[in-house]
Amino acid sequence: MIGIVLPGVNDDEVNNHLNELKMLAKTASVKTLGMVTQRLQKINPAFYIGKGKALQVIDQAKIIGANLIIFDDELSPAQVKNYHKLAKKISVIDRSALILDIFKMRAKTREAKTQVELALCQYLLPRLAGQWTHLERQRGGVGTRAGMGETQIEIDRRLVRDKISKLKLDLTKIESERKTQSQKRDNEYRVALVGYTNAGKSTLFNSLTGNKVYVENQLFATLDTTVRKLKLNNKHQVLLSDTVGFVRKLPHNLVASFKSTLKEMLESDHILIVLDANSSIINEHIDTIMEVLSDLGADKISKSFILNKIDLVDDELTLKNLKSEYNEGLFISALHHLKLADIRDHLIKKIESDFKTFNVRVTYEQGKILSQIQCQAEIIDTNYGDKYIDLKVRGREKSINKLLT
Ligand SMILES: Nc1nc2c(ncn2[C@@H]2O[C@H](COP(=O)(O)OP(=O)(O)OP(=O)(O)O)[C@@H](O)[C@H]2O)c(=O)[nH]1
Ligand SMILES: [Mg+2]
Repeated sequence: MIGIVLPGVNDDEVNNHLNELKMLAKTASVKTLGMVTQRLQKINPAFYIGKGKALQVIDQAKIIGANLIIFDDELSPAQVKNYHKLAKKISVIDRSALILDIFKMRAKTREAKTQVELALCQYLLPRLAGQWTHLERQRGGVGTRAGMGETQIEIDRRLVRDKISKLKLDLTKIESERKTQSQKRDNEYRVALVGYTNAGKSTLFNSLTGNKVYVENQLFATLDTTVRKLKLNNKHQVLLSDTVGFVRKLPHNLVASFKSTLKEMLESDHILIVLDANSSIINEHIDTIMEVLSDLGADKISKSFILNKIDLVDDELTLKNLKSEYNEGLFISALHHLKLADIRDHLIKKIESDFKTFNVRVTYEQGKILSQIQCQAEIIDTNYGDKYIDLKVRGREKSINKLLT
């Protein structure tokens, strides 16, 4: 595995990133044999690192018996192509390719499979062209049939493009099914658990709802969205969702193709950002999360921080510092069910802060609406007139408007 230390970045950061890359590799069943870092003033367009260093790394890889070299940074199609020539039997890939591979392994549902396949094709398309341009030049050089490479590139590109169109079409269909489900949930208060992979979102989801979604000490255990009703007290309930986690440098087209999975999150009324309090790079995790959220268009949704795995923070000073840094955060342990009531209380406050008081007039024939209002809001005052019933109610604007239209 190769990490690059550019000016302004410190060694610790790069080591943290490489350790995460190691976890990613492990998730993809790849055993890590060694890590190399290089200080660079700037990126070499041909090999990312210097050519001398590249040759040295390939030699070292051969000696220790590695058959794969993984860069923590994204390689351009040209760089991948150059390594293909230089490293021969040893494959050279980047973090994006590794993440795509893991997603492909993990995808279970039809939706996740289609989304990953789409992201893979999009990742492949420019790289495919690079490979063939190179072959074409080689063939031209030794005087084989001119234009053959060109034809082949066109065929391959067309195949991949056709596949991309088909996958997009499939996704549109899956999305429209999801839309119908989602409209049914329109008058409920929706809360989404969002966060870095392995932060404990699914564990928290299970602890709160008594559900059993898949939990594992591995990256990207969850690749789809699960929604469950969560009763907060006898007056309030929310729909809670658990979804796919984020990671540093999540390939852009992967985020884009997972948009329909993340739709539940985008339509939520509130986002709970779950953080691993025991990580030494929480701030970096927050940056990644915020970047992806803003990429997806979730800037306007209200958010709060949950600092999970507090049972693992055994140093008093660290805990004190965390509490002062995230003074509005909720400190919990999802695994040990510590302070989960704080989350419930927090959500109740959130819901009630969205409440407004309305004057509503219904006719005596609209008895059904009356009972529905009773279910969803608090009736403060009732006045029975000759023709109408005038009510003063307190509740969510969205739900009440929906009932009256
Ligand atoms: N010690 C401790 N471990 C926890 C806590 N919450 C979760 N874990 C562990 O952290 C690991 C990851 O938990 P998950 O719930 O799968 O994490 P996730 O955020 O859903 O991860 P992805 O689905 O991969 O994005 C598991 O091994 C959990 O047992 C906690 O409060 N304390
Ligand atoms: Mg999960």
